[in-house]
Amino acid sequence: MQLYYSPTSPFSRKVRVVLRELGLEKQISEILIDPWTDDALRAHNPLSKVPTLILEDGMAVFESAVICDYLDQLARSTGNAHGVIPQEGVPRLNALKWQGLADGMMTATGRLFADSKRDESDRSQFVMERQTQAIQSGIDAILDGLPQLRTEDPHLGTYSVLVGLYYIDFRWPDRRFDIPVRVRDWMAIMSERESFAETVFHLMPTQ
Ligand SMILES: N[C@@H](CCC(=O)N[C@@H](CS)C(=O)NCC(=O)O)C(=O)O
Repeated sequence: MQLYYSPTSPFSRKVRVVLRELGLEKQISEILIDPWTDDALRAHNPLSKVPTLILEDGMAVFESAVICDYLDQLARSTGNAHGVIPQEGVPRLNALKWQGLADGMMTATGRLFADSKRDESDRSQFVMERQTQAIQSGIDAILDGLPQLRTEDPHLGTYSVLVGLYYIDFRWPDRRFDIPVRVRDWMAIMSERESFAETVFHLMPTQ
């Protein structure tokens, strides 16, 4: 299998973390591309977005949540009974809910960053304020929800939230968003995992 990814993409990082946590890294070759310029990607994924996973039979799977679900099932079918998505009930809903929050924060962060690079005449203050509010309110919700994101029992939601928080730091190294100390301590513990060390955000080689 092949995974198209970009090193600046939080959705890609989420999938790259999950595949390592599931022990699938030997079965998937990771291919670094720029989704904005890589024409081949569109042949697989009409949206031309990363991450995109190409299965052995050539089928393309896209949307990071769908890819994570596929990888979780694959790992379970080949002997990893634990997986990263609990199979039923409140634990499952909890993991998917946190993934949803983190994905929304990643989208807001990406949009706000892109807007901040535009000419002033080309941006909407209203939209930028809304993205800022989504990011800061998301951080507040994470602080309140830390008991559901226990470092000893991480799940897809835990990994997604961690990637989302580091994406904020990657885009604004000046730390303009207020991430409380308790959340920072949690990030520090979680980021000791190999899956995080191996997938650190960085600019494209040409950037
Ligand atoms: N909802 C999608 C979001 C994927 C996404 O927005 N990827 C961005 C990079 S972070 C991308 O490929 N952008 C290129 C484009 O929009 O053309 C997912 O979860 O995979």
